[in-house]
Amino acid sequence: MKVALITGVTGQDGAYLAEFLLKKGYFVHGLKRRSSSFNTDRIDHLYQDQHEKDVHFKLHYGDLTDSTNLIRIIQETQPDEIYNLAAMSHVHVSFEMPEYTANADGIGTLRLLEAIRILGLTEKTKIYQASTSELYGLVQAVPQSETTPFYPRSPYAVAKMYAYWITVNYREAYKMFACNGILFNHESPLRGETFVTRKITRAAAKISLGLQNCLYLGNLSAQRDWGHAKDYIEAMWLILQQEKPEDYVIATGVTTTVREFVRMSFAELGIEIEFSGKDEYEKGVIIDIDEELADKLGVKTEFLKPGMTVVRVDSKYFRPTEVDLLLGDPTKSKTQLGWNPKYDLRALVKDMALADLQLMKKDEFLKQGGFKTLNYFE
Ligand code: NDP
Ligand code: GDR
Repeated sequence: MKVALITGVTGQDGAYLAEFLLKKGYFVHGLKRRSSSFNTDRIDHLYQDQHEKDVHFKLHYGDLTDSTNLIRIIQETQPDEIYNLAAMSHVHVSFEMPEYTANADGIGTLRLLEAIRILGLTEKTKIYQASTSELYGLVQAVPQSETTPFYPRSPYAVAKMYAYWITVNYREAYKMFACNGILFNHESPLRGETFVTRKITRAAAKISLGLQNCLYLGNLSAQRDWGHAKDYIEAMWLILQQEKPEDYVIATGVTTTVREFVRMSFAELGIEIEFSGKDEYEKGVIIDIDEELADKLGVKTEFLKPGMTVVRVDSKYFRPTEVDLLLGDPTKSKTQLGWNPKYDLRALVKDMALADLQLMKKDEFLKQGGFKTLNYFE
C-alpha cells in the first residue's frame, strides 16, 4: 500500500486530494494545525475511528513552522509521497502578515525538504510543492508557461518563489523526486469563504434569498484563469507518477474578469445583472429576472426588483500591488501528463452557485429554528 502525507489536509485542495488518494487505495496521513475549535469540516466525512480495523486515514498535529515536528511525523509515517499544500494562502492577508507568510510558505517548504534529507529518504520519498501562478505577478508574457519569467507581487508570492526554487535546488543537488505544480486559481464549493469566487457565490445566494442587500468587492477588472479544484488535485497526483521529476503549469487556458464571474454567478440563480460606472463608482444592477428558473431554484423574487444595486466597489479590498492578468498555457501538462480537466468555467460557476444556494437555505432554516448560523466575516 502506498503511503501519502498531505500538509494542509484541512484546506480546499487537501480535502479533495485526501479523498482522491483514499479511493486509489493509499494510506493517507494528514498534517493539521491545533486550533481552539474544530477545523476539520472539509474532511469530517473521511474521518476514521483509529480504534477500528482497516484504518487508512490518520491526522497528526503539526505546523510547517516547526521542523522538529515535521521530522518526527515523516520518520513515523515513512511516506512514499508528500504533498505540501499547507500555506498561509491568502494574497491580500499576506500584506498584513508578511513575516509569518515567509516562514510558513517559504521556509516551511525548506523544512520539509530537509526533513526528507536528514531522515535519509531522498530516494524513497517524492515531494509535490504547491507552487502558484502568483509567481508570474506583473505580466511579462501571456499565456504563462513553465518558461515564463517570474515577477512576484505580494509577500505571499515572494515566499512561494523561495519555495519554488528551493524545490528545484533540492531536486538538482540531492537527486530528489521534487516537483512544482504551478497551479492557476482553482475553486470549488469547498473554497475558503474570503477568496473572491466563493465570496461572490455566497453573496449571490444570500441576495437571492433576501438575506443580504449588496456585495462589496475590490478590483472587478482583475482577470484570472479559473478551474475546478477537483480537476487540479488529479494533476498533482499525476505529477508524482511520472518517470522524471519536472515542473508543470496547470491551468484551463481561459481567462475571465471578476466582473464576469459575478455576472455568471447571479445568472445561474436567474438574476441578470449589468455593470455601469467606473473604478470606485462601478456598480452591478439587476436588469431582469428569469422567473421560471428562479422559481425552480426557490429564489425569493419578492426581494428582487430590476434597478436594484446588488454589487458595489469598496476600495478596502484593493491590494497594494495587484496581479492584473493570469492566463495559463497548459500544453505541457496536457501532452506529458495526459491531464484532461472535466469542468469548464460555466460548470464551475454552476457547481459553486447552486451549492451556496443550498447552504444559505439551510442556514436560513437553522436561523428560523433559533440555532447558531454561519459566520459572515470577510
Ligand atoms: P487553503 O487556504 O484552503 O488551505 C491551506 C491549508 O494550509 C489549510 O489546511 C491550513 O490549515 C494549512 N496551513 C496554513 N498554515 C499552516 C502552517 N503554518 N502549518 C501547517 N498547516 C498550515 O488553500 P488551498 O487548498 O486553496 O491551496 C492549497 C495550496 O495550494 C496552498 O499552498 C496554496 O498557496 C496553493 N495554491 C492554491 C491555489 C488555489 O487557487 N487554490 C493556486 C495555486 C497554489 P487550517 O485549515 O488550520 O487553516
Ligand atoms: P488570488 O485569489 O489573489 O488570485 O489568490 P482571490 O480570489 O483572493 O483574488 C482574485 C482576484 O480578485 C480580486 N478581488 C477580490 N479578491 C478578494 N479576495 N476579495 C474581494 O473582495 C475582491 N474583489 C476583487 C483580487 O484583487 C484578485 O485580483 C488565489 C489563492 O488561492 C492563492 O493561494 C493562489 O496561489 C492563487 O489564487 C493562484
